[in-house]
Amino acid sequence: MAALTNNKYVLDWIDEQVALCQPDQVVWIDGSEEQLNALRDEACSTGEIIRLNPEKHPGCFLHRTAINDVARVENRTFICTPTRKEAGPTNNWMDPAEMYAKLNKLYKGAMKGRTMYVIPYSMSVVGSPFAKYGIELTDSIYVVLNMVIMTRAGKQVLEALGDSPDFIKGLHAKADIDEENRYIVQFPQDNAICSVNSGYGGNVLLGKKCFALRIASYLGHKEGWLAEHMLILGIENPQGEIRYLAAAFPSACGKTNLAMLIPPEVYREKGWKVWCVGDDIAWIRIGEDGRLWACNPENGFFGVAPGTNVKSNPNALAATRSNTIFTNVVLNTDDNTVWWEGLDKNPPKHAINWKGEPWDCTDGSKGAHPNSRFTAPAENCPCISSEFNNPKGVPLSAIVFGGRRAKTAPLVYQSFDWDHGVFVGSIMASETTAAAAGAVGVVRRDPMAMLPFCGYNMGDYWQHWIDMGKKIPNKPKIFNVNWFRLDDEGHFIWPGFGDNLRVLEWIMKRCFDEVDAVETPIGYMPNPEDINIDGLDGITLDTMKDLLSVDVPMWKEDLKSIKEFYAKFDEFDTVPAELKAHLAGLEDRLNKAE
Ligand code: OXD
Ligand code: MN
Repeated sequence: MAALTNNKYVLDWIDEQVALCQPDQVVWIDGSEEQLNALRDEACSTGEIIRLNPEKHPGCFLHRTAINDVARVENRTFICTPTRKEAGPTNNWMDPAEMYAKLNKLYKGAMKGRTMYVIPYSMSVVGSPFAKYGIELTDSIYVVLNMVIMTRAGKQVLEALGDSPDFIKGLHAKADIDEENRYIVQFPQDNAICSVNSGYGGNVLLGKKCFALRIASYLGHKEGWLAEHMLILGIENPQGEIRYLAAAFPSACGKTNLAMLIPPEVYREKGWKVWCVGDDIAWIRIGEDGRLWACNPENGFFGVAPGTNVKSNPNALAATRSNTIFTNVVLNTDDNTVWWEGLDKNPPKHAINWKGEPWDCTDGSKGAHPNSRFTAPAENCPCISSEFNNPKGVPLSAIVFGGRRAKTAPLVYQSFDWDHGVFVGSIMASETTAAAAGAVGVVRRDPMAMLPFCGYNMGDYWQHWIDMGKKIPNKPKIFNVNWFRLDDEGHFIWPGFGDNLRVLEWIMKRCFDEVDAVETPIGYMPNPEDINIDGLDGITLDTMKDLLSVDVPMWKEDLKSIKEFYAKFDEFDTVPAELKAHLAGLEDRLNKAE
């Protein structure tokens, strides 16, 4: 097939990868429905995807990954910079030459008998000031079909790129889906990403975590902007004014649910609305007006299916109604629809589980994998913001950090100032989830929810945040939230979901000086009566006092783990002095509070 560009940098690079991987043919993805339909038909004929009920789920498909390949593999993810210091103590590192040699062996001939697809794609609206372009080479139709949902993909990207060498090179080969030889590798200095032996989204949709977070965070450091693991949402108040915030939570902690939340009835009646700009990634720049402006570089949602239902997230469910790819969920063989745990209380009687086996819903096993996913077009979402495609992005009033903590972290607190907010982000911790391979439910420090996604030394990343603060005339305020505090019986105290708007309302009021706060050792906290609990069953002022308490002995315990975490950076001495000073300040205030 004829190349879709004359760009010599693109063509030379593809020639090299073709010589290495030796595909039978090369197919350029132009983005046309005609071409995509032919690929869908081909993938259906080989069983790679299954077409779902065209009445109930028009344009939707199911895919199952290999059983050993269901989540991101952080222990096999590398940042290959010339020195280990540049990657820092929280990333796996290998010398680039050594890694290229290892990868080249795995890629050699890996596409024999297969087709190499060339996917030109843009992160952000093509031609916008935020836009960055990438080309992913892959031997997977599943990847092609996901990438055209998750990004703006097709020949318009090559036209926008023109003759420029400024594109991110991504090479993905399924090879043998061999766990022992699975590698997800970023070479920030080379603008290059290599992924081999996986077919799971987070490892192979290279525009997402690999480019829009790992490579982009590195570029943001160089170029003076931020690439963050954050949702972006707009809150419209009854006066019709929309205020925006960006919020970072670790994987599978409810970013998609928060980004699409439906206000509680007492809010809806008054005219409150929430608009989703993004559910996973924010690229943030200083605007001409001195505020921070954020855009979502993606074009779709790669959301966690289990737990998504008409109550928890009706907007996400609506988004998956058409033109969506489901991965590792249950197939209902009676009507060719899909199901997952937490969708409803009626698991299908005749079904095939995520492993492709007949499934009896009464046998106690899970039908869908806990990290099963939907890939849905953003335009399908009923609450998608009218600014979603605005090339300027949206102005941020607040930045919110949050983790999944059974204890310690209160429902919400505000940092004293920007630098203290960076400190608050740096000490974020959360219980691990199924989004990454490994133990679930273990508390780990996950600064800014970027632990698996920061493409350079995390200490330098914190310094970049501090330095950015000095350049932003009109800084957003920084907050921390925790929806997941448990009572002594192990139940969530706060109802979460739509009711989180009650907390976001307080946050926005703080940003516009519309409410007071109490100064505590950890930051500013709401007067318990300032969070609106009108219409909330079972939540009293006393519950609010409990949720908003600072447990000093527990915070002192936490200090130990924060210090241990910071100590990892001693070897390179990259923890900013500002953060060390804030750690000492916190310790001092906690000591005085006892
Ligand atoms: C995701 C993740 O898929 O964070 O967004 O794992
Ligand atoms: Mn994520």
